[in-house]
Amino acid sequence: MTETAAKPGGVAGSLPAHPLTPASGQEYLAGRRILAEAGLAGDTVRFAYFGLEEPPKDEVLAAAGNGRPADRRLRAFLIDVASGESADVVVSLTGNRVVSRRVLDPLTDGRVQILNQDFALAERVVRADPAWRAAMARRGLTDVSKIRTCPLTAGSFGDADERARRMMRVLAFVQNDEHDLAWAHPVDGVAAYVDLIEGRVFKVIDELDLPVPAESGDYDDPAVRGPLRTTLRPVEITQPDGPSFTLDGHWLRWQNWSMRVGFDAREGLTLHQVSIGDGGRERPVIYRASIPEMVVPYGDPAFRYWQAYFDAGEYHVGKWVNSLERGCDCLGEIAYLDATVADDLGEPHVISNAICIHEEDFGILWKHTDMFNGSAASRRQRRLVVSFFTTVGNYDYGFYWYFYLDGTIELEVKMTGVLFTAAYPAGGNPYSAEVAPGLGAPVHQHLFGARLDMTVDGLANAVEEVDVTGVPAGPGNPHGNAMLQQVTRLRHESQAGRRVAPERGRAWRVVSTEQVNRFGQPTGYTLYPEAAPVLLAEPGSPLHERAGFAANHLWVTRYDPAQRYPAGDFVNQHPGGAGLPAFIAGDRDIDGTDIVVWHTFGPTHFPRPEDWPVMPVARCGFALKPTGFFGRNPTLDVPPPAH
Ligand SMILES: [Cu+2]
Repeated sequence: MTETAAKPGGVAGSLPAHPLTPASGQEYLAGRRILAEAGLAGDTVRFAYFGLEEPPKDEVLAAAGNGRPADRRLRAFLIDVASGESADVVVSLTGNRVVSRRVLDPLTDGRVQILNQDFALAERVVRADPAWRAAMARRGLTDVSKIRTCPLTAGSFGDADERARRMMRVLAFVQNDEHDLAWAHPVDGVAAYVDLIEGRVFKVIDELDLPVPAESGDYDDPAVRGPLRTTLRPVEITQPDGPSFTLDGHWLRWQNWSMRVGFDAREGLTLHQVSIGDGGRERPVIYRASIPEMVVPYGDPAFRYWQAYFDAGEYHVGKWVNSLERGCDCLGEIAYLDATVADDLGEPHVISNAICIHEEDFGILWKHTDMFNGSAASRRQRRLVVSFFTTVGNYDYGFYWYFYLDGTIELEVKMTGVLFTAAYPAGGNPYSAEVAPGLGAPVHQHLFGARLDMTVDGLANAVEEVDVTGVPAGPGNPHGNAMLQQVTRLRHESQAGRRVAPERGRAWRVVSTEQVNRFGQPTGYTLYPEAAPVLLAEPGSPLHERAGFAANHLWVTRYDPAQRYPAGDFVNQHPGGAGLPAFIAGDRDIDGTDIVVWHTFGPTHFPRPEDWPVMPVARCGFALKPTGFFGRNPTLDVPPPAH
């Protein structure tokens, strides 16, 4: 078969206008057909992942953003649920062929992500298991129809009996009626371990015997929430002339910004070729930005020591994206993009209104009343918002990218939803907080991993660590008031695993090694992190081995198209060591080359009573600010407000 031998039903004749346009439903069907014809998508085969295999960066850049893709490819993670055999497969839609296929060795590669059907399978086999039913009956829980099971990823703890299995660990909650909030009623101390290939429970842990907390957490129930307040008057945002952005397919432009919007079942929203227009020049800033990993490890060493979810790597945040058709959370003139994701069978599903695009007034941009010339000037800031919301189990996460008039980029994650709960013992528990009578919420971390493929004024970039410090009094500083920046160039990958230092105002500046501003200084963008702990699990512990990316706030690697995920490609039951710690093993030179900046951020969450029964949004993120990228404030041309 040749590269051009597209069969009827192929998509060679309907290539998208840009190589980074997300895969369409028609393309997923074509990819599935190629896999079926190659004998790789039989009745027992499921798709753990199916998505666009983006072309190499040099190819995309050579097309200057206007060329059609030379080759359109999809990547699939396939699992035969009869045998457990899994493979990483790439198909060419243009060439109508399987390009590559690698069968995974679960003992070294890890396992493919959780399937939709795994949740139903786990609930079915757990509810039917005699040992688990006996454990429930000992607690007086004999009506198993009122028990909801919560299957969770297993992690990897070196246990021989577990390493050989594709498995989940299943906790239980009581749901008293259809509307009840099950998270309020954890059945503590019992976990069923399910082999997903054998389709059975192979072990039941029954360690603690704590009462099931009784207080209702049904926040929709008037008996719980009380009458709704009537004192909030409407706030309405109107944009009589429409929004200031334009959306042409997936190409988004607003003020001087230009970018392509993508979506992936694993990562969710992806942004590509972010650039800013400046005096007629289109200046690149980021080639690709996404949050391709997040881990939520829990800190209770009791029988649920294994609780740690990699929401992107194990569950796929993009697959669980909310359709904002059912109510958008933004005000003003909104534009939406749909997302197409494949199900377990590789069948495409369109999630309408998955990505929300709008603009917001953001208060004062700049302002001054001058004591000498008497002028009083003020300008309003505005930002473009590109966002999506996803629900992964008990938690809901909103990912909001902001682009400002002054060249600032921010990523904000909004964390909400329901705490993961346990019973709270009468004698207390240092690893948990009581949030309702007898109900505990174990301490945990939300650690996100951003991948920022930076192209500040081109491909040749470098990273400098910038600290501020006072200077000891002495010659040249007799009064001890001096302070300055300490700038350290990060020259090799092994040198670039860094942590925040709030007492030094530490930030990381990504500079061009080819372009300079009007002062002859390299143009740059600075990453401003938030102060929060890195991964708190003990170095060398099983979790630390799997979540090594979260041990530093910053990593810098030389661009490699195969290095996409901070914790590696196959996080589920991975034995450890994959992802960023492996990426830097070669200690490549990162000074003046094509680099990727990786940033770990997010809070350590010791829950408050106020976080129960549904959590007010908590926020975390980072900012990227132009630093000598422009020669002066780039917003002097923003007109004063009309009124
Ligand atoms: Cu939390």
